[in-house]
Amino acid sequence: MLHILGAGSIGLLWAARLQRAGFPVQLILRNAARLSAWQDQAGQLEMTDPGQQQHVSLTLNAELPDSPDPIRFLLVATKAYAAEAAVSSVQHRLSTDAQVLLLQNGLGSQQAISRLLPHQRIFYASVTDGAWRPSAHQLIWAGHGQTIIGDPRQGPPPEWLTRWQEHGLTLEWHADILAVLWRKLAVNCAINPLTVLLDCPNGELLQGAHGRLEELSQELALLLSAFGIPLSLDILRTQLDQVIHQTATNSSSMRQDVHHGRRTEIDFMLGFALRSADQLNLAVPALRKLNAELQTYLATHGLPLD
Ligand code: NAD
Ligand code: KPL
Repeated sequence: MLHILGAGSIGLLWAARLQRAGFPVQLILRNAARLSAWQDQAGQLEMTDPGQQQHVSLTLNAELPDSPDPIRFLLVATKAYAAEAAVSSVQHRLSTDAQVLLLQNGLGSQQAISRLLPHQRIFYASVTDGAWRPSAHQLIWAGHGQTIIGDPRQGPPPEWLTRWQEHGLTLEWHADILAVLWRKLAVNCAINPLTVLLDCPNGELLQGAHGRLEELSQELALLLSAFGIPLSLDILRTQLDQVIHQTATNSSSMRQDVHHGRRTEIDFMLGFALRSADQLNLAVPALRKLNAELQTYLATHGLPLD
């Protein structure tokens, strides 16, 4: 049985993909109110994949964190800021040989969970799918992305990876998942806050914020190389241009959060980058200024600052 903690967009997407591939899944919902709302709809999920012109209807079982069954495989699909508390709520159910797969964006929450669970094997993933929910029981798989999985302790790929791939899930293994996540974090640190401050889709940054992207890239390339992550300034600039072009009409995840009055994952992007720079006494004035501007923006709009 695969337990999925967090039944939001990404949790439901994984639950649907795994169950349709033949693997039994069990959602873990936060509280009794959510469980009862889920059960009132008989656990029904309507998933639409507009790109493939596919619509599927499936039933997903759900339970609470204090359900008695042991957990041998846990997939964590909450936002980064909720992940540690969510894992703590089921920690007592994890078997000592349990495996845990973390799907959070940014960095920082993964390391906190690795510290919380020193005995279990923990995998980190980088996910670039796009999914959203018009309602609690409807899911739109708006964009098929890339999922890269790895072991931060650089152990071998687990046996379930091949089984999942053989059953049609498109997943890649990477021997250095921290480098993958750092590189994604660099892209997110440059793009996401600027799209909030300028309130624009990603594509407008190339005209509206070219100079700032340049100075942020220089500091981010320095920061990554200080942490031993290979990423030259040229490659980072090329990657940023590619992402901005490929996602030109997209609203970044942070801008979407702000538009919906939701807490952002800023503390696991810019916050993590700044704390990392502090550890090495590295001067990153452009990143610091961006963070200060974003904090002011969030405070003015009545949104949580971290
Ligand atoms: P979401 O807000 O839709 O879902 C998170 C779910 O976790 C919510 O249903 C929430 O109720 C639940 N949750 C929170 N605390 C919990 C707890 N203690 N116990 C049980 N459930 C709890 O968020 P999402 O969009 O699915 O994003 C999840 C992660 O995936 C984020 O880090 C996000 O950045 C990343 N991500 C999302 C997308 C996307 O398109 N949605 C794409 C790539 C990466
Ligand atoms: O990952 C993203 C996000 O919005 O969080 C990018 C790559 C910026 C695409 O919108």
